Amino acid sequence: MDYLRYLRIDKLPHIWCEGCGNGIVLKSLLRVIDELKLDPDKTVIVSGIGCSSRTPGYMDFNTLHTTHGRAIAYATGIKLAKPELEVIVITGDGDATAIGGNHFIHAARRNINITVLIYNNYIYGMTGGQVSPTTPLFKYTTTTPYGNPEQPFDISKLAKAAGASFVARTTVYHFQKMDTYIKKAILKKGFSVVEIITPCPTAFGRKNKEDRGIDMLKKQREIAVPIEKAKSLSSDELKDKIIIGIFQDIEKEEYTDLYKRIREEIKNNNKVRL
Ligand SMILES: Cc1ncc(C[n+]2csc(CCOP(=O)(O)OP(=O)(O)O)c2C)c(N)n1
Ligand code: SF4
Repeated sequence: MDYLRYLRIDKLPHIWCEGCGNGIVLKSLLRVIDELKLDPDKTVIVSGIGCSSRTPGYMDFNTLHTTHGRAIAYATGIKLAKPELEVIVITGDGDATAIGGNHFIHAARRNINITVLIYNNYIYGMTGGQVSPTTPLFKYTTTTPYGNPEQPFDISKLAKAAGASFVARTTVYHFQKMDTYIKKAILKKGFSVVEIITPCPTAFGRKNKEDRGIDMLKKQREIAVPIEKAKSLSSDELKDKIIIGIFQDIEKEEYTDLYKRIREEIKNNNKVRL
């Protein structure tokens, strides 16, 4: 496949460190866009702030680099104004679940038809490695020099509980699964989340004695457990493992459709009966 066709060549070289997983996600998304034949003029890629959120800057689509934590809020506005557009959000664990946590859960609750790819590297990468809501317990970061004392969020569980139509998790090592899940998420009518575990050797790895991207990838291969297998394992056996797979795939009314229905009812009958 010709990736360059979809890239803004003049924006290269990219800013990502050697061993960072962000480029693996970019290529996966481009493969899916190519396979689905999405029209770049009708596809909007929105991001917040962070290393992950730099992704759309390299993509030759309608892109919007917004403020930290607000990508989903901007994307919601775009989708409501023009529901015919394909809206994809790219965000980091800090961007989506710390400062942007409220936008995330409420978009899931509304079930608006956007696809959110969350690059989960367990850390604030761009700002030098502060703790994030997904940093595992006792791991070291620049702001938790004695180990993280806080229990982490499970992003996929959170998305499912908040009402997302489609929720899946993969690692960048499992790139074929990543292609499949991103494709399903885009095709799903409703709020879709793909949580992607990706290595940040610079900010997370160095502090936790995993400073090579390749070693972090090998570890992903070792500790990933498919959801089907995980069902037969005990919580002890699942300790320090990453469960990958599809956690939620359901049908329910989508928000922009419901909104359209309300507008039409008001226009035609001057009252609403949903
Ligand atoms: C309102 C606001 N607060 C803080 C920042 C500084 N800031 C920029 S990126 C970032 C963290 C990014 O972490 P994450 O979303 O996990 O993305 P990553 O860089 O790891 O991909 C922070 C705190 C900001 N730009 N705006
Ligand atoms: S700091 Fe981490 S997330 Fe940011 S580019 Fe470097 S490796 Fe990637």
